[in-house]
This record gives sequence, structure tokens and C-alpha cells, in this order.
Amino acid sequence: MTYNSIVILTGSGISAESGLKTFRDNGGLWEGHAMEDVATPEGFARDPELVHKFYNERRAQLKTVKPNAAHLALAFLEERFHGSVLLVTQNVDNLHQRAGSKNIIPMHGELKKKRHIHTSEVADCDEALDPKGLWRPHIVWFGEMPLEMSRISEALQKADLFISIGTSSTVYPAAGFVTEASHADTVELNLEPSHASIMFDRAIHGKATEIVPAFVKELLEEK
Ligand code: BV8
Repeated sequence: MTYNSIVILTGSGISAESGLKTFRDNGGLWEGHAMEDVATPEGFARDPELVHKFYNERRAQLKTVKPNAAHLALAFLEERFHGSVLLVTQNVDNLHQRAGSKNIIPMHGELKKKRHIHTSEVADCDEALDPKGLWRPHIVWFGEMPLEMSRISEALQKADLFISIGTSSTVYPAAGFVTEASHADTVELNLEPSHASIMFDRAIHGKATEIVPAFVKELLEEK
């Protein structure tokens, strides 16, 4: 089958081998914190100092990690594929961007951006945010609407291949994308079967730095 329009969804598993913690593999604790305390608007209202400290630490950590072979393979696919490639990531790190991917939708926001709490203006953010300031992390918390959902739905409708990489498929609406793309061929690349594995036409299990470059090679060799 020759594909023309690929949509890729990535989750924290694609960044695991770069040294960034995943959500699931820490017993549901997000870097030692309960999700409710650090990844909800209520948690932010309750304790802005804790939430800013949590995101300031993760933002600073980005300087110490780099993209891995899986991020680089996806950037290579976008560059060499004859059709369209849209990369939708649940991750808030900047590793896809640093790997060279261009057509990206960071649907859960970005550590390297901040949002004004009154005007909602979004701006670059390289340093620590001051809890007493007027900016919050530009991150989509639980209970908040992910970014660019209509653009994502449109792309899923048009796709003839949907690839899900490094996600446990526990977080919605991202976990529902495979259903929206059920008219397309659907492939899951993950360390182990996810909650949604049975929804996929094909599943390839292994470490992202091994299975993603191999799958990209297979895609680019297809005539
Ligand atoms: C919404 C930013 C509605 C934060 C994130 C009650 C109240 C409100 C909402 C809900 C509710 N109950 C349910 C919901 C919906 C909720 C949801 O889905 N909850 C789940 C937990 C049940 N969703 C939402 O709230 C979403 N918003 O519904 O809004 C709405 C409607 C209209 C109008 C307004 C609002 C918003 C969800 C976004 C939350 N923010 N991120 C931050 O990052 O700090 S989600 C967060 O979880 C991260 O983005 C992360 O990506 C994600 C965890 O998922 P994964 O990426 O899959 O990571 P995980 O660790 O789970 O899995 C890693 C996988 O990788 C594993 O399978 C592992 O095997 C694999 N792996 C590990 N190593 C490797 C590997 N694979 C390959 N190679 C390796 N080396």
C-alpha cells in the first residue's frame, strides 16, 4: 500500500530513552507528585508555588537531554516522505522540535512556552517562571481542552495511515484518535501493548529507538 497522508501521535514513551520520565512508569506519580496537585487548574489555584516549581524543574531538565534515534527518524520521515506527515505530540518537551520535525502540533502545550493568566497571550519561556508573576505554564492540564483539536480531527479524517508511538493510550482525547482514524491503516509502536492495542491493525513492540527507525525505513522503501 502506498500512503499519501500520515498522522503520527507520540507520548512520553518516545522520550524515555532520552532520559525523561514517563507518567505511567512511575506508579502514576508525575515526577513524584499526584496529578491532581501539579497537572490540574485546581492544583495550580491551590498551590501555584508547587506547580511552578514542578514545571520550572522540568523546563530546566530539557537543557540536559537530547533527541534520540526515534525523534530523529520521525524528522527524517517528514523530510523524505513524498506525501504529508503531521506529528501530533502529547509531550510537552521540545525533543521533536530539536530533532528537526516541522509539522508538529503539541496538543498538550509546551514547557518552553508561557501563557498570560489574564490575556492568555502565549510567549516563549526559557527560564523559571515566578509564582508571583502573571504567567502560567503553557500546558494543557487535566480538565482543560487540548490545543488545535479541529485541525487534528481534520487530519485524522484525511489520513490513510495513523501511527501511535510511546503512549499508554490512557489520556483522552488523544487515546480516541485511533477510533477517529479507523478508516485508515493503524499501527501502534510501543514498548508493550497499550490499553488500545486491540484497536490497531498492527502492533510493533520494542524500544522506540529500535522500532521507530526500522518502521520509518520500511515506510520509505514502500513504492
Ligand atoms: C479534556 C500535560 C475536556 C501535563 C497532559 C475528569 C475531569 C476532567 C477530565 C477528565 C476526567 N476524567 C477523565 C477525563 C479526561 C482526561 C483524561 O483522559 N484522564 C485520564 C487520566 C483518564 N483528559 C483531559 O482532562 C483532557 N482534557 O478532556 O478536556 C474538555 C472538553 C471541553 C471543554 C474543555 C475541556 C486533557 C488531557 C491533557 C492532560 N495533560 N500533559 C504534563 O505533561 O505535565 S497528559 C499527560 O499524560 C502527558 O501529556 C503524557 O503524555 C500523558 C501520559 O500519557 P503517555 O504519554 O501515554 O505516557 P504514559 O507514561 O502513560 O505511557 C508511556 C508509554 O510509553 C507506556 O505505554 C510505555 O509502555 C511506553 N514506553 C516506555 N518506554 C518506552 C515506551 N515505548 C517505547 N520505547 C520506550 N523506550
